Amino acid sequence: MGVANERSIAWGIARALDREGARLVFTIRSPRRRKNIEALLTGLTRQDALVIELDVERDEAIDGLAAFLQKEGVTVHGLVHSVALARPEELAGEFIATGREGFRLAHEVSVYSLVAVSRALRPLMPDGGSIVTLTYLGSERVVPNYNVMGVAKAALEASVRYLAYDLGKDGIRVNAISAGPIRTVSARGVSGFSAILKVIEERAPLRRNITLEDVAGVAVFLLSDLSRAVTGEVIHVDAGYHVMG
Ligand code: N5H
Repeated sequence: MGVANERSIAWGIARALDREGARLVFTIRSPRRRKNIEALLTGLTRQDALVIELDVERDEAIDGLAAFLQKEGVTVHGLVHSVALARPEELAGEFIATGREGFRLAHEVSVYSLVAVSRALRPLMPDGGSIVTLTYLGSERVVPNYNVMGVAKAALEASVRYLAYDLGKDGIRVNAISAGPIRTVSARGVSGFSAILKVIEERAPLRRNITLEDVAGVAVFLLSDLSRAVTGEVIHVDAGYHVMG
């Protein structure tokens, strides 16, 4: 979930999973995106990917996704949740100005979607599985302008822990990757993004920014059996930036 274009974190993960031989199912928010994603898919090794419309704000769409996969006889082994949304006006200025509707939208699309989709896919994961979502340091620290998304990411990380508890008895693990800043559509239009990247390059222990491949490597680890005893965890893939005071 969450491939918008070739720079999307979800796409970096998809490419890595394809290399490992996984069969992939992509969800798109609206039919307008189908052409874009189908063009990307031609670059994959496996040509049996499915593309399904899923507007996470609609319960019927989430139920529809599960019903469709059931009908196709698909067994799910992993889920990558890489979607978030906030109104642009809430991602600048003071957090205290966040409106009721902006607060609801950010939490519904960025947090509740993980809960709802995990619940819908649970019956399709009879062999157990691994669920991975994407978060950002703004959940733990105040990062100016991240605002309501920081609060939503904190709720997302807490949801990871509660989901890990619920789904652990079914052999389903739930973890988050806290990725350092990457230039994606999500970061588009963020004023001062280059300055943020420059600070990471200077201050992070590894003195560099991170790439889609850096995130994808950890995602493959979390989706694989190598991480079989890891659940409820938030792994930072940020060149170590989060350890700095
Ligand atoms: C501190 C920062 C920079 C300031 C905050 C950026 C927050 C970005 C996250 C949200 C999810 C982006 C967002 O909702 C953008 C929308 O308002 C408008 N864009 C869209 O609707 C486009 C068309 C679609 C494709 O985007 C989405 N999301 O559907 C944080 C940065 C240093 C790190 C960062 C960029 C974090 C993050 O959460 O993405």
